[in-house]
Amino acid sequence: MRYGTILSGVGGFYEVQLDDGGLLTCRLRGKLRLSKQEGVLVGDRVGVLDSAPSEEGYIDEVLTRRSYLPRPAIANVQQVVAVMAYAAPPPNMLLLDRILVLSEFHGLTAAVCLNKEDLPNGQQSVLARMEQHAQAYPVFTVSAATHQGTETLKTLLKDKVTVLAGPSGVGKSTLINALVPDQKQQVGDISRKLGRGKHTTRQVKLLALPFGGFLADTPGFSQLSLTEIPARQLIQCFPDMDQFAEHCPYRGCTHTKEQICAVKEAVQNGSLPDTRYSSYLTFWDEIQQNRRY
Ligand SMILES: Nc1nc2c(ncn2[C@@H]2O[C@H](COP(=O)(O)OP(=O)(O)O)[C@@H](O)[C@H]2O)c(=O)[nH]1
Ligand SMILES: [Mg+2]
Ligand SMILES: [Zn+2]
Repeated sequence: MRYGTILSGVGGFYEVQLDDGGLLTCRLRGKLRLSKQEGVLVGDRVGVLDSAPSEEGYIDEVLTRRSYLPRPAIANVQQVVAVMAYAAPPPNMLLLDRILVLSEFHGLTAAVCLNKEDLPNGQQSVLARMEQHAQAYPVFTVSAATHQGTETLKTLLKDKVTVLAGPSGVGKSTLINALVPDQKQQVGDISRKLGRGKHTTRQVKLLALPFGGFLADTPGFSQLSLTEIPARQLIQCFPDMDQFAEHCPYRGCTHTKEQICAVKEAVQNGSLPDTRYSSYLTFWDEIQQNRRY
């Protein structure tokens, strides 16, 4: 039996990147079709049998998943790289915090990648706004256009399964083209094409990185709902704020309306930036609001 990782699955056919090199298109063995009710996912580690002389293989075994990310459903994701641009478009701090909160909630490690460092304007002010993030997460500066910083990014991605998340236009596709030169992603493809009213499902695909590891570019991750997060657990998804929450005098402190709260105090005395706290309040309201329906 040979082992590999599922890169994509369409219409009962799975593309498997074999550990010992090469791609094999596989179907599921009949017994698996019946037993794997939840389906076999992109990212799953599988044992395959090839049926020479046919070019096709069979997935005979699905190894235990180490993690599961819903919508887009990917197995075995280990980390999320949140991509923002220094400019064009300017960083969306609320979306950045949303990505980081979701990563924490799903037990994934996260990093921030700031792209377009070749653009001349305002880098210092962006870095200043990211100061708090930089204490909790690695922050990388790159230029997908000039390849500046991409070697450091490769070290982060090597041998891991990573999801790239971030808004349209920040350069995710360009970055992937810089990392995987022989795999051309469409650059500047505006989501307008997908946005015609009904939700067009784009198939999730993993890319095998030539230096080891896998990468998924999934716009869906940023759109994941926060409402599955129990409100009381929200503070734990902000590791930099959570360290203050331990000192709140009320056991069930929500860090919102309480008179005495260590988190609010930290914001007031400047130990925590109010942007992080304001993201917390926005997400808190979002979770509360959705609870009523
Ligand atoms: N100046 C500059 N432009 C970039 C860089 N990376 C991407 N772009 C441009 O930003 C636009 C959006 O890039 P794209 O990769 O499609 O972004 P995506 O929507 O996140 O996949 C394109 O016009 C790219 O040429 C960069 O590092 N520097
Ligand atoms: Mg793109
Ligand atoms: Zn509190």
